[in-house]
Formats: sequence, structure tokens, C-alpha cells
Amino acid sequence: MNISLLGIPMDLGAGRRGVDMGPSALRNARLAHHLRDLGHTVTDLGDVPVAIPETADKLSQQGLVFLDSILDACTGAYDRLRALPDDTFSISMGGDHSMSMGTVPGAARGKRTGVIWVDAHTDFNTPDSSPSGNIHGMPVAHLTGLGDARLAGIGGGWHAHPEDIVMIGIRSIDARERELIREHGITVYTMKEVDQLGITRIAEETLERLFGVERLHVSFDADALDPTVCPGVGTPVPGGLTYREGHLLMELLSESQRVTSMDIVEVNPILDVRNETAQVMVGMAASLLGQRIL
Ligand code: DIR
Ligand code: MN
Ligand code: MN
Ligand code: MN
Repeated sequence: MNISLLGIPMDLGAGRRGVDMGPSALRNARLAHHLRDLGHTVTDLGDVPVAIPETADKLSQQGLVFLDSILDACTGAYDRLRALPDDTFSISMGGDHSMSMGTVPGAARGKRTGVIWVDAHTDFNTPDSSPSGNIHGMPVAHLTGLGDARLAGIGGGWHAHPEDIVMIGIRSIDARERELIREHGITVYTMKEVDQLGITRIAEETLERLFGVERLHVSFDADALDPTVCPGVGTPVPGGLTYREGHLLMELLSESQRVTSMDIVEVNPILDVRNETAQVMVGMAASLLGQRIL
């Protein structure tokens, strides 16, 4: 398979600094090399230009911190991904999760696309519901067309259907965000369901639910995994996916041969221990792209 890597070195959407170094950390953990080992042809497209907090206009507009610069970065990512051939598998390397407002529509290429959101958080705040104003807590709401019209419009009118979104690993939701998730009927597998049902059943149900979509995108926030597995994240929440649960989910999605693109987000080398978090996330990508031991 042809795989394209795109870096979005952005930490404007997160409350803590450092995820702008995520793409470097993932390259350092030899993402391209591991994918080539699996027989893929890998092209690194380099990074999308992203402003830095020191020079960007922080001025929060209607509760949206760094709105203008995040819009520019997401639009840059959207344009790069949109221009790729349909059969190229894109991996977008973040960067904070606000980048997915550009990478998901870019990878969707105008088609009906299922979104598997692997995260400790639902990221379904709108500017009105957000307690922080941090845009990395808002990408999914904007992907469905809610919230700020500029952010919701990044994909040139493409939106995710709420029924095509499945979230896995969830264990942190803000009060008003919970109401929005219910109101819009988003499918959520919290850690309780992971414990009760197990990853195998969740993967089966997810693929069944997303049976009708043409494309399938996995957006993997490193904080979905337990902080003991991925310590290098800005908003760690205890009680996350184990190392094997993360791999099993990727392996089962890989077996389906239906996934067409991926984000790896929220890897924060400043908070990490010897680049472990990037290394774990490279392993997750390898499992999604067909790692076989036997
Ligand atoms: C929180 C934290 N729900 C917010 N969100 C995080 O600020 O909206 N998302 N950390 O990854
Ligand atoms: Mn997230
Ligand atoms: Mn998260
Ligand atoms: Mn729509």
C-alpha cells in the first residue's frame, strides 16, 4: 500500500505546551521504517506550516483560543490530504487533536466516512459548552457541523454523520458535553464497556455499525491508552486502554481491511519518558497497517 505521512506540529489547541514536537518524536521512533518493514511504500510529506504560540494571536474569540492560527493549520492539512490519490493511506502526525478538523475531511475526500475516535475524551465540546476554550476539546462537534461556522467549514461543506462516529476508551466528559453527545446520538464505548464487553466485541459492533460507509478513519489520541503505557500526554486520565487492548483494536480493524486513514495525536515528548509514548503509537500504527507475527 502507498502510505503518506503528514506532520501537523501544532500545540495551539491544547492547554499544555509540547505536542508540537509530536511529529518529530514519531519520526524519531521510526514510523516510516516500521511501515516499510511491513512492505508498504512510505512517503513523508513533511510538515504543514503552523504558527507558534509566541507569535500567534491568542486572543480568544467567542471562547476559542488561537482560533485564527488553528484555522490556518487545519486548512493547510485539509488541502494537502485532499490532493492525495484516493488509494493512498494517509497518517497525520500531531500535534493536538484540533488538527482533526482538517485531517478528517481531507482524508474523507468528499465521501461518506466513518470516524473511529479512540480517546479518553469525547472532544465534543462546542465554544459554548467548553469549560476551557481549548479547541482540542472540540474537534468532533465541529466535524459534524456544530459550533463555530469557520471551524465547521474547514472541510468545504463535508461533515461527518453523527451515526457514523464511534468513540472508544472514553472516561472523561464535561457536563454540557455529555448532553451534546446524547442529543446527537454519538456511539460511545466508555472504559466501562471496554471492561464489560471486551475489545473484540466492541470492534465487531463498530465495524457492523459502520458497514455502509465508503471510507473509514481512525483518530487515535495517545491519552486513550493508560498513562502508565503512554505517559507523554497533556491530559492523562487513569484507567485507560492497556497496551494489548490498544493493539488488539488496531489488529481487528486491520483485519477488516476497511480503514483508509489515521491520525496519531497528542504525543507530548516534553512530558514523556525516553520517547516511549511515540514508540507505543508507532506500534499502534503498525498493527493497524497489518503487522503479522505469524
Ligand atoms: C476538556 C479536555 N474536555 C476540554 N479535553 C481534552 O478542555 O474540552 N481533550 N483533553 O483531549
Ligand atoms: Mn482527543
Ligand atoms: Mn484525549
Ligand atoms: Mn452536514
